[in-house]
Amino acid sequence: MGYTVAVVGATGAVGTRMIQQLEQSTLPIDKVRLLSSSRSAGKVLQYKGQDVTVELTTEESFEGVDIALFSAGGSVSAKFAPYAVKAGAVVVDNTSYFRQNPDVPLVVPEVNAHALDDHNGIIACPNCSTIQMMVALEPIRQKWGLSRVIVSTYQAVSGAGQSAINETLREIKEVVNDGVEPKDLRADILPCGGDKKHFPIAFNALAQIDVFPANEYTYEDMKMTQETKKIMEEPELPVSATCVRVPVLYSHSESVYIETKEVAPIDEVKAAISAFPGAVLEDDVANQVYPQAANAVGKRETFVGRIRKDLDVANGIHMWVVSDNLLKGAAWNSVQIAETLHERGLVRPTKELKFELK
Ligand code: NAP
Ligand code: 12T
Repeated sequence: MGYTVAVVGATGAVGTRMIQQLEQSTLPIDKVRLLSSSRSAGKVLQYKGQDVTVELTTEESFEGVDIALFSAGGSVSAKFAPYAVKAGAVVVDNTSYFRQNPDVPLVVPEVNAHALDDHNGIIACPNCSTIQMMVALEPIRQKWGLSRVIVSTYQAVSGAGQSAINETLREIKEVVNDGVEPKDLRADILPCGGDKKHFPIAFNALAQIDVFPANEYTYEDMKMTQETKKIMEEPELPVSATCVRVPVLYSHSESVYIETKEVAPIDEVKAAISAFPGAVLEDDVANQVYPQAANAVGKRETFVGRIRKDLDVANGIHMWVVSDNLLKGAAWNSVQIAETLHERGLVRPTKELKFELK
C-alpha cells in the first residue's frame, strides 16, 4: 500500500514543482490530493498523465492523508498544518511559520537528516537561500569548522511567487517594447507583496527581500542567520546576510565569505565539496567554468565555484553558490525530506498534538 500525498498550494510556483518532483520521486504514492484557495478550486491539473481536480483547503481536507506538503504561505500553514497532523499526516512545511519552533525539525537532508528522528508531525523546509548555502558549507564545517559566515545573495524573482514572475516579465516588455525608463515603471508586488511601497525590478537590483521587522536587517536576511544556526546546531556561529533581488527568473546565486576554525587548503576544500551529496563543483577559471543561474534551472543540485582564499585573511575563503530556488530551495528539498522520512520509517501519525488548532 502506497501513500496518499496532499499538496497545499498546488497551483503556485512552488506547488507546481512539488507535483513534478513527486512524479519523479521514489516514494510509493497511491494518490495525490491537490489543494488551493477558492480561486483555483475546481481547476484540473495533471499528475502522471491523469487529471486531478484541485480542491479547496479546509480543516477536513486531510482525512486519509499520510504526507502533506504545504506551500501556500505562512498563514495557511499556521491554520491548516495542525489539522493535518491531527488527522494523522506528517507535514513538510515550506513556509517560515514553524521554522524556529523548538518542536519542529528544520531539515536539509544532506546536512541534518538525524533531526527528523523525533519529529512531532511537522517538519520545516528552510528558506531557499539558506538551503543552498548549507549544501556548500556543511562539507567545509565538518572538516575545518566555521567561525564566521558573511553572505550576499542575488535572488530570483520566482521566490516571491508566480505573480512576481509575471510582474517582472511585464516590466521588461514595457522597457524593451515601449521605451519606458526603468525608474518610471509601475510596480505592484516587489520587493515584497506585504510591504507599503513597491519598486520596479526590471533592469534594477533591490536590497530588500521580505519585510523589515525589528532591526536593520530584513526578515529574509534574518532567516539566513537564524536558520543556519539551527540546522548546523551552532547557536554561536556569527552569520550575517544581505539578501538582494535581481531580475533573474529562476535560480538564486550567492557570494559567500567564510572563516574556518582551522586553515583549510583550497584544493582540499574543493575535494570536500565534490564528495558531498547534492553539491557539484564547477570551478575551473582558466576555462571560465563557474556556476551560472541559467545553467542551474531544473537541476536538483547546488553548484559551487570561484572558491578562493581571501587575499589577507589566512582562514578566509570566498565562493559562489548557485541553485534552483524552486527545486533544492523548495520543492525538491521538501520531497527529499518526505523520501527520507519514508526510508527511516518515520511516516506515521503523531501521538501528542503539540500545535494549536486555530
Ligand atoms: P504563489 O505562486 O503565489 O502560489 C501560492 C499558492 O498558495 C497557490 O497555490 C494558492 O492557491 C495557494 N493559496 C493562497 N492562499 C491560500 C489559502 N488561503 N488556502 C489555500 N491555498 C492558498 O507562491 P509560491 O511561490 O508558490 O509560494 C508559496 C509559499 O511557499 C510562500 O508564501 C512561502 O511561504 C513558501 N515558499 C518557500 C520557499 C522556500 O524558501 N522554502 C520559497 C518560495 C516560497 P490559488 O491558486 O487558489 O491562489
Ligand atoms: N519572501 O520561505 O520572496 O520564507 O523570495 C522564501 C522566498 C519567503 C520563505 C522570497 C520569501 C520565503 C521569499
